[in-house]
Amino acid sequence: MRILIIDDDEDTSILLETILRSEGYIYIDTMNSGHEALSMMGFGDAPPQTAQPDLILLDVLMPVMDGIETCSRLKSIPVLQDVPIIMVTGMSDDEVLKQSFDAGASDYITKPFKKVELLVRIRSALRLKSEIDRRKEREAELLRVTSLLEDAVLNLRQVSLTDGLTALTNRRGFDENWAREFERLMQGQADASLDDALSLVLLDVDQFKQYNDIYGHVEGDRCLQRVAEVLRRETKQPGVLAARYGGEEFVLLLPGTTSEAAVATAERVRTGVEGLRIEHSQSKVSSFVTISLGVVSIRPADDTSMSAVIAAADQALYEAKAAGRNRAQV
Ligand code: GH3
Ligand code: MG
Ligand code: MG
Ligand code: MG
Repeated sequence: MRILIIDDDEDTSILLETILRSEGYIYIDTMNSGHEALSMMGFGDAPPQTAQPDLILLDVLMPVMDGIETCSRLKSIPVLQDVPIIMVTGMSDDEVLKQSFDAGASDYITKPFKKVELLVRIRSALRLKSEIDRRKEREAELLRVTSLLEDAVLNLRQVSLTDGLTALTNRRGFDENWAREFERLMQGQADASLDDALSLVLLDVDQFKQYNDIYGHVEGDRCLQRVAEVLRRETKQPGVLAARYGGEEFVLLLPGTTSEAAVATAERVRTGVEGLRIEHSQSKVSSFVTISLGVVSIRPADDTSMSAVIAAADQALYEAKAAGRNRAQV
């Protein structure tokens, strides 16, 4: 451990250093004034110029800046807050003793000192310092582990709410959002800047079983990824959620969106998928992959339930299918 001696008297410094070296302490710095110590330790905005000590032996009587003032200034440097300071002085009056402790010193020894007393006090101060260091390390380690765990939990949550194939929010994530938005709307907590309405769009790839049969499952997956891409692109408005509802079905949650606006969004998504021009030779609808959409909108005054809204979207989707597919139905 590193010991710093601050004393204006060279003989005392040499004596202290000699005793310490004879006891096996090898990292010893000596400075001959409070000013030197402060500037080397990085007082104020100055960067530290030397290694941080684990213990400071500080003379009380020094010209310009005495040990008491030096002590309180050293203690104001954050990295030295835990570094014990032992005052070493020839003055044995009570006032100096009191001032030393008030200034932050942790021990006090009078000159001429007994070598053995000096050494036990030093050993005890250093033991305390290493206990503090160990505790701080443990705290820092705990903090590191805690933040790693928090990150891991966040990541896990993210993974648990994300669909692996399309990277859209999955069914579980949708259910959470849907419940929250439904509650907000029904309890009149919806964002006042938005329209007092909420829309859902349920969409399903047309003739997708045939698509898989002809082009294979891998191409089928690829097709779903490209549909998801269109959903992502067309639903960039804040608050809008595009999710994979399951299989080849997707869902859009549009808070603050009236029926007309939701139909417009549904139409954009529909033409967007058609515009991908993914070949589908066996589709009865088109020579390209298409989707059908069911749109449902609710207002706070509606006496409805979450499942009734989903059922209504399902019904609208069914009607879009029945009416020939590749269309949005309210
Ligand atoms: P419709 O126009 O009436 O919707 O006809 P459809 O063939 O699309 O309807 P159906 O429900 O019979 O077929 C859905 C198909 O979607 C069957 C299933 O194999 C396929 N599918 C569901 N999930 C996935 C997936 O993750 N990857 C692939 N490749 N296919 C999937
Ligand atoms: Mg002195
Ligand atoms: Mg389906
Ligand atoms: Mg389908």
